[in-house]
Amino acid sequence: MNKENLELYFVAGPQDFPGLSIADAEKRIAMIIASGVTTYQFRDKGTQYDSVEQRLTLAKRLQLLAKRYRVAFVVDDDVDLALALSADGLHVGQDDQAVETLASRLPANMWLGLSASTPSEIRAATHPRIDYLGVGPVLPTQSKRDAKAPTGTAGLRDLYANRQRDLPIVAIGGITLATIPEIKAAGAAGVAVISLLTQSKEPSSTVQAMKERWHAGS
Ligand code: TZP
Ligand code: MG
Repeated sequence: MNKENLELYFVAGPQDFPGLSIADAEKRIAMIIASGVTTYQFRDKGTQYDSVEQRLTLAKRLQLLAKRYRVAFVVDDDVDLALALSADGLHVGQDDQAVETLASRLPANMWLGLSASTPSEIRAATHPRIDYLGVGPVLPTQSKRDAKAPTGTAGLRDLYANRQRDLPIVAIGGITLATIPEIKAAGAAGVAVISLLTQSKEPSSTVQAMKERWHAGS
């Protein structure tokens, strides 16, 4: 994994397009993947699929598209899906399978991302198999019902300082175009967003603007 892969990290599943069919949500996700993000995370929470195959087909089609646009494809939570698709990465939370267990299941080249939102979780993230940390919510978010209290950018700085290894941090939660520079300045290797892109009327301009904000002053 290159650190650059984490810069513009798009997270979404059909649940992030309320009222749209799975097919229409796929089109919207596809358009965003094709717009210049660097990583796409397939995060599927409680979608009502017609069949198991429908979910697998959706994931496969998005992975294929991601490959075409050289966007890394990461699966959230679902180890079996990540393995079945030979995804570029797997992302897990604190309550998912333990990193120690995953370490023996994942191929060496599959990235492993771990969510962490408190100093103690950051300090505990020492396992050599972890490739990056997802940290947040940094700012208030509408996209995750059970999200913890936001850390703020000052909190992000503090979490960054608590790392035990030189692990890249991807910040998530309520990130807007305006807040990208301060999040980068707090040490983040990238910004992960849902609503900034899923709710954008013109996602490709928004991705472009994210890129400009990210690279401004660097
Ligand atoms: N984890 C922490 S906050 C969050 C997740 C998945 C949601 C981020 O969504 P948004 O719309 O970018 O605030
Ligand atoms: Mg999870």
